[in-house]
Amino acid sequence: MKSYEVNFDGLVGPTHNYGGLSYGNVASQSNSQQSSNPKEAALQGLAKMKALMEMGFQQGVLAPQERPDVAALRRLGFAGSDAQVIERAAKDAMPLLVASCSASSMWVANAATVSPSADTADGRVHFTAANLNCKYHRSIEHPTTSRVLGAMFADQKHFAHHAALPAVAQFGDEGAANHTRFCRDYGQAGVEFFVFGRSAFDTRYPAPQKYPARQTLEASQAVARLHGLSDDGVVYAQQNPSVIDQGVFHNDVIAVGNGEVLFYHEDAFLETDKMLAELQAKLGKRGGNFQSICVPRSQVTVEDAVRSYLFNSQLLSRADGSMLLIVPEECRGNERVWQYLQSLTSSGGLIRKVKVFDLKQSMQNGGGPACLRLRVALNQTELAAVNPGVIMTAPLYGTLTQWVDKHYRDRLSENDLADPQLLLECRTALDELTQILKLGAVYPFQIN
Ligand code: SUG
Repeated sequence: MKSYEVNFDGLVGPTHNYGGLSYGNVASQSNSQQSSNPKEAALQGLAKMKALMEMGFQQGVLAPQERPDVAALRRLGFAGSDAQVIERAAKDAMPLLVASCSASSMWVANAATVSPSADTADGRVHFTAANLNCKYHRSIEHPTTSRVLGAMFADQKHFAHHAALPAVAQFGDEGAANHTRFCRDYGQAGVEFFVFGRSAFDTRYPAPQKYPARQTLEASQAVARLHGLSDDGVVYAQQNPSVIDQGVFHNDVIAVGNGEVLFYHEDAFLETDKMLAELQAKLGKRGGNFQSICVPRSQVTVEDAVRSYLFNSQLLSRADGSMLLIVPEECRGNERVWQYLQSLTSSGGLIRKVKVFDLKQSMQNGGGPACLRLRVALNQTELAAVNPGVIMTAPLYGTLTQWVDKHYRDRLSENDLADPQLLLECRTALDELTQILKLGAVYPFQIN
């Protein structure tokens, strides 16, 4: 049976703004307080989805969340009508209002970890929503994420959903941003590669000194157990703590994999040789021929990688067996990175083509092409069982761009977040969106 990797891209929400909320994420910190353009952000994301669909890739869309999250503010003690809750938070605790307004759910690589049916004990596709426990503004995403994923992948015969792991730092889980799957074919059993930043319970593992390591080994192991993965289909590796301290807050900022290929920076991991050997051996047992492409620090520094997001690219398989790299415009803006890409694609290797996208609105918060997508490998039967409302088509693209044009502001700064009208605009837009995407009631304002 034919199998596909389907990319579900996060639709940017109407409150996209630069809150400076992510310590350890260089872009988020350095663009803090700039005014944003939510309309442009959403249209940039939709343009990428449309382009990939037109290139023949399977493309889906993942809905944004209700923001400001009034229910979250109520849990923090703000009371009264919805407008009063927002007004009081703006007056007494602006950082909490900003956090409750973040459109960060757009980076759906952090929404969940997904294991395809070929890898799992019960033959279903497994999803574990990420607790995103490291940052408050992200930790409030998972309840709605679970409902949205449940509405997209509703058929229990094919899909199994797990609640987010316990909400403590020891089980800090950032979802697919630290997870890659290698396989010969999307429908065959593969090797799931979990990359963690630190261990919560074993002091032998080193940890970064400056910035937080968001993903723990114990969280990755729990996800592998929940999904029913077998030991010979799993490899764990530790991120180099020194690159976390240079702004590599997720592994997908320094490595990307697809099919049998890992594309990574020389400094990305600890014990790289051992890790590569294990990947090769385990994929070999599953009929695959593991290959790795190492980018040397002499050509691209970690700083270049963090600034350009070279590795936050989408590595996609083309019909002729070669691969295509989807990179952000910032890669073209960095001379060393662009030169490296030119030599990579002309060297006769596997990666033959690079396609550049303008995702500046998302990039300024540290979210490149790969952050914006959640990969779900599905066979034909499973794909047919996905809610058809979320599969990208030319008419859906048209409807969504009109919807964005109608509902989104083209400028948003911190003061605007205190405007109770923004909440109404957001709810009106999302109510319409749930009908467009045929999701049913998934948002707190629709349920309570
Ligand atoms: O978690 N930025 C996100 C970016 C997530 C990128 N995802 C992947 N690498 N897969 C984060 O740091 C910034 C929000 C703000 O500052 O307004 C933010 O949450």
